[in-house]
Amino acid sequence: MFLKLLALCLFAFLIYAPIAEARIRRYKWEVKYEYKSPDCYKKLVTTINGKSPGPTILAQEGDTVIVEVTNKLLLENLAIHWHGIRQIGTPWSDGTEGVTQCPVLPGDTFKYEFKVDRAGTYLYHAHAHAHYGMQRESGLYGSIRVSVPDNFTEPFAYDYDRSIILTDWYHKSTYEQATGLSSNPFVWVGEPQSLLIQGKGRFNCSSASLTADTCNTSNPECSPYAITVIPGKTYRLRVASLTALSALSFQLEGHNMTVVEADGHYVEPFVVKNLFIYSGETYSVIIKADQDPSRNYWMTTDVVGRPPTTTQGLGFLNYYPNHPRRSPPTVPPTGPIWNDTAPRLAQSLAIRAHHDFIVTLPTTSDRAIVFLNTQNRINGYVHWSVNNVSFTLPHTPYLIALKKKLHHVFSQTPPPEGYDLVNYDIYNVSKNPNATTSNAIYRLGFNTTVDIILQNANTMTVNNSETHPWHLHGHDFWVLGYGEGQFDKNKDPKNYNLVNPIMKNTVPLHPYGWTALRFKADNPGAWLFHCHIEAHFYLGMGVVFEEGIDKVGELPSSIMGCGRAGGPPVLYSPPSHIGKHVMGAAPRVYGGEYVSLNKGPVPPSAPNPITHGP
Ligand SMILES: *[C@@H]1O[C@H](CO)[C@@H](O)[C@H](O)[C@H]1NC(C)=O
Ligand SMILES: *[C@@H]1O[C@H](CO)[C@@H](O)[C@H](O)[C@H]1NC(C)=O
Ligand SMILES: *[C@@H]1O[C@H](CO)[C@@H](O)[C@H](O)[C@H]1NC(C)=O
Ligand SMILES: *[C@@H]1O[C@H](CO)[C@@H](O)[C@H](O)[C@H]1NC(C)=O
Ligand SMILES: *[C@@H]1O[C@H](CO)[C@@H](O)[C@H](O)[C@H]1NC(C)=O
Ligand SMILES: *[C@@H]1O[C@H](CO)[C@@H](O)[C@H](O)[C@H]1NC(C)=O
Ligand SMILES: *[C@@H]1O[C@H](CO)[C@@H](O)[C@H](O)[C@H]1NC(C)=O
Ligand SMILES: *[C@@H]1O[C@H](CO)[C@@H](O)[C@H](O)[C@H]1NC(C)=O
Ligand SMILES: *[C@@H]1O[C@H](CO)[C@@H](O)[C@H](O)[C@H]1NC(C)=O
Ligand SMILES: *[C@@H]1O[C@H](CO)[C@@H](O)[C@H](O)[C@H]1NC(C)=O
Ligand SMILES: [Cu+2]
Repeated sequence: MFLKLLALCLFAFLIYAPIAEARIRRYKWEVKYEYKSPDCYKKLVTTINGKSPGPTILAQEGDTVIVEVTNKLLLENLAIHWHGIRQIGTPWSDGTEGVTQCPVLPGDTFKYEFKVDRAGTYLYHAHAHAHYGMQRESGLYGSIRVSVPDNFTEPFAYDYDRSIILTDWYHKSTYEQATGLSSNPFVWVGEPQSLLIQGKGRFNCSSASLTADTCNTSNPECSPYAITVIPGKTYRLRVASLTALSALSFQLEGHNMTVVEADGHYVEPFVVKNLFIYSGETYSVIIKADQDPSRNYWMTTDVVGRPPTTTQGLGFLNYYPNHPRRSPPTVPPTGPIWNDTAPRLAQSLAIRAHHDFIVTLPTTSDRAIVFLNTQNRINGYVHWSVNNVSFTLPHTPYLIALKKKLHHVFSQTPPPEGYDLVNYDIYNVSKNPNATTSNAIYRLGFNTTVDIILQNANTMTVNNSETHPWHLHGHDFWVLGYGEGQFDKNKDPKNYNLVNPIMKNTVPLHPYGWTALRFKADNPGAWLFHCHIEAHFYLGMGVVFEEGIDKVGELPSSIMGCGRAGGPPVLYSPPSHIGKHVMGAAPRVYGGEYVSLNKGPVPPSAPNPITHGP
């Protein structure tokens, strides 16, 4: 108690002390649905304080960010993930429903609090799962920009700093998409209707079935995004992708880009004409406004890795003082050939740690796990799997189940440690695509060094292998290498880059290739590792790692209140919860039933209080 008081006083001192370095950045957000026309087509969009993309979080290294978010979605659960923030000491603030918290229910307010301990370019986005799993692609996302400490000099110079998020955009609701994915026969939504640059795109409204009320190209909400530049000045563009599906190529007409940062780590600079970027990745590129200043230039995004049926994403580089809406006089440059993997692999290989910022890595690992990525069927339904296991989330979030030793709430059978790659033909459709589901997790020895080898394979379609961007929560990993074809455990590790590997939190697994990663299991908590394509994760393409659970501090009660996380269910259901803030230990509604937060022991025979789940 005394210590707590002391800590509180110290804390107060830190806030009010005039020389305080670390500040608190407070945000109050309201999440709701609104009609918007990001690509001129009007549909329901999930907004934060009326905007999509949401407000940019601006902070400095060492600051504490507090976001109080109120869920005004009426019928949808909510959770927000702070993508790239490792949540050291605050694993309950990772914002992953089912892994680190119960969902924020309609009407509830939830407080996220975490430290941004490293400068860089990061993101935030919805990470609610259950049957609402695809909230991110309905518009709930934004940027986090963490600046360096005052006395720190970055290894590159620029005059201005700008953030751009690239996305793809569907006209069908996420409900329709998710329903199709969980149907047999499978109903695939197809390719996205538009590509958005900072939340703006342009759909061709001329289709006969669209009225000007639903699709109006004169709507200012869909005027192309323009970055205004002053001739002669240098810009740092923080480019991020949060596509639901598409791998992208990003171009600036007439301007080369120098890549200097990736996922919060400095890169040994290299110049590109187009930047390949996968969902969940962030890059900083340096550009110089050194072209003919009498005109504007195109900013474009193109789909790569899938047949490009989605029209190009368009924005402008607006040279001041030209009008920002004045179209460039040229035809927008076309992107690279969509089905040529070689330049994409080459870019991945070109990304190395800046020579002054190499984080030394353990030269050996304690454990190496191969993750074979496959598309499968289970009881006839389409799934994605890792080592023949399609991941499902249990009703009780892992962090709570592990900390409270509720071992009966998820499978205790360890998931497969690897795969018999020698006997698996990655180039052909599997003769038996059947897989199984499981919610078992990988328990990692605390502080051990773990290697992950992601191995790609053919899907259930002849001559088809997809790109999977894998994202790890709670960590950055060293990227040891990429290769084509079958990983050879005797030969390939000898060629790992142990000299200057970049650290990242998201990496692509290229078609028919492999990607090898290494990380230290030194952040107590339960962490998701998953494909960042929404439909793939929804269909089971992910795993969970546990490490040092006994070192996790006391869990805040705000993350509890679902599954077995807090005691037996109390079954009554007044419908008046909507619009009312239900905070702290009050009864919480979940799946139409109330679950009390009473922390008593769970009777082994208690019925499962949850009426839905994946
Ligand atoms: C920068 O400032 C921090 C905090 O004031 C201090 O700990 C650090 O030594 C300084 N670094 C340099 C290079 O001056
Ligand atoms: C838009 O669609 C109409 C009808 O399909 C077509 O004639 C027109 O060329 C399209 N416009 C653009 C800019 O693609
Ligand atoms: C289309 O948008 C423009 C600009 O906002 C507006 O003036 C016009 O009335 C709209 N047309 C229709 C049919 O809504
Ligand atoms: C971009 O880089 C290429 C290859 O290095 C070079 O040939 C070209 O002149 C550069 N373009 C500009 C606008 O700097
Ligand atoms: C790439 O796709 C184009 C059609 O878009 C096709 O003509 C070409 O043969 C394909 N190339 C390869 C290497 O598959
Ligand atoms: C795969 O599963 C389906 C039913 O879900 C079954 O009919 C079929 O026999 C299974 N195939 C194999 C090779 O086991
Ligand atoms: C597997 O794929 C390879 C490469 O595409 C092909 O040469 C081979 O014939 C295929 N094998 C079978 C059994 O289909
Ligand atoms: C994957 O799991 C399914 C279902 O249990 C099984 O039929 C199949 O043989 C497994 N495949 C491999 C390669 O282990
Ligand atoms: C974890 O490893 C680091 C060295 O890599 C060591 O300094 C630290 O004491 C270890 N922590 C524990 C709890 O073992
Ligand atoms: C698949 O690719 C192989 C090798 O490139 C080719 O021989 C075969 O015709 C292709 N099959 C189909 C169905 O496209
Ligand atoms: Cu995937």
